[in-house]
Amino acid sequence: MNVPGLKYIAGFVAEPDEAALLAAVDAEPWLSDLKRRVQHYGYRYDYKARKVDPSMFLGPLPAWARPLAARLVAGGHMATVPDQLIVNEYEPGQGITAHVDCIPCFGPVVCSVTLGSQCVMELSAAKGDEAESILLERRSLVVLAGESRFRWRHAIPSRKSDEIGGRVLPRSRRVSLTFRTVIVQGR
Ligand SMILES: O=C(O)CCC(=O)C(=O)O
Repeated sequence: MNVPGLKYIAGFVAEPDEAALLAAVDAEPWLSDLKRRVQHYGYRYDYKARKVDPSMFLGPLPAWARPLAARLVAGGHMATVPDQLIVNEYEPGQGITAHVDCIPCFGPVVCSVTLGSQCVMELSAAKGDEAESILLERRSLVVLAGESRFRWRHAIPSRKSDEIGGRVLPRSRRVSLTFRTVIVQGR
């Protein structure tokens, strides 16, 4: 993987914990105003304005997310405990367009945990034509730091299966947990 700053950790979540996390997520209400369903914790993120401000504080992360947030620090992936979590649900055929996470809104490391189904994440240099694909397996963690966080876009193509390394991998429902640290603007 030639994306500087990107780290991939297979098997970050144990199988019984994956099931428990999915059950916890599914017991919470979903927001349905995007093409895919999402849940926001810690701070609501305004996708249109690309901003977070103190009025968007929702409360601490839910109890089911806190052990993972703590492990991200204990494992040396994040310097401080993340205070924002977005849960994304992708049914087969759904994705997320290429983007760099809001630079003034969020700190230097973004961590995303994959539950339920693998998928391919595509990374492309924000300037230039370098591109890479990475398979995010169920229960894995991907860490975007350094250039991969600030100078590369990431996307999940909207399709029902992925082709990587000569294999075709059908997708099923994927739920991702993306942990960030908010830089509160206007405080
Ligand atoms: O689903 C993922 O792993 C990535 C989510 C993402 O890029 C985002 O919420 O901005």
